[in-house]
Amino acid sequence: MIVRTLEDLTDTDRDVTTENWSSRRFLLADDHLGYSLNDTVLHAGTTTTMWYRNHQESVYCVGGTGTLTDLESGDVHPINPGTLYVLDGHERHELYAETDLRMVCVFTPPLTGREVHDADGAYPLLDASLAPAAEAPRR
Ligand code: 9YT
Repeated sequence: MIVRTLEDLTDTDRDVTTENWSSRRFLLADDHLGYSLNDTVLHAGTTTTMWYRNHQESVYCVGGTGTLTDLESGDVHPINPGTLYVLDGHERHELYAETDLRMVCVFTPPLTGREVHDADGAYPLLDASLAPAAEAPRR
């Protein structure tokens, strides 16, 4: 059994802050669960463009308000506590945080924790052995 608290992660290498967001990585690839889970706060007033070519991500809002734009369809969705969105088609998307926006994010394959967004807003696949077969050639 694994039991972790936010306090356990604070100021460790599982506590990552960028200009737009802070992310506390509760579960990473080296926990060997097949997915990763983090608690991310997108900072109020920021807009983040993302495109997870190599991952699927499920994101559940537990605090704050904002707007999600699907950059492929143009659809805009309000984000509030209790809203889940799932990027099951590797959709390019943009997340605007009207207030601090607290999101629980699950990635498959799991993040290793060393990823940074590339110019497309994507995360590279750092451990190719974790890739689904269809995704492996895309590196
Ligand atoms: C909603 C969101 O920001 N998802 C990306 C995860 C987060 N930025 C992270 O932990 O890298």
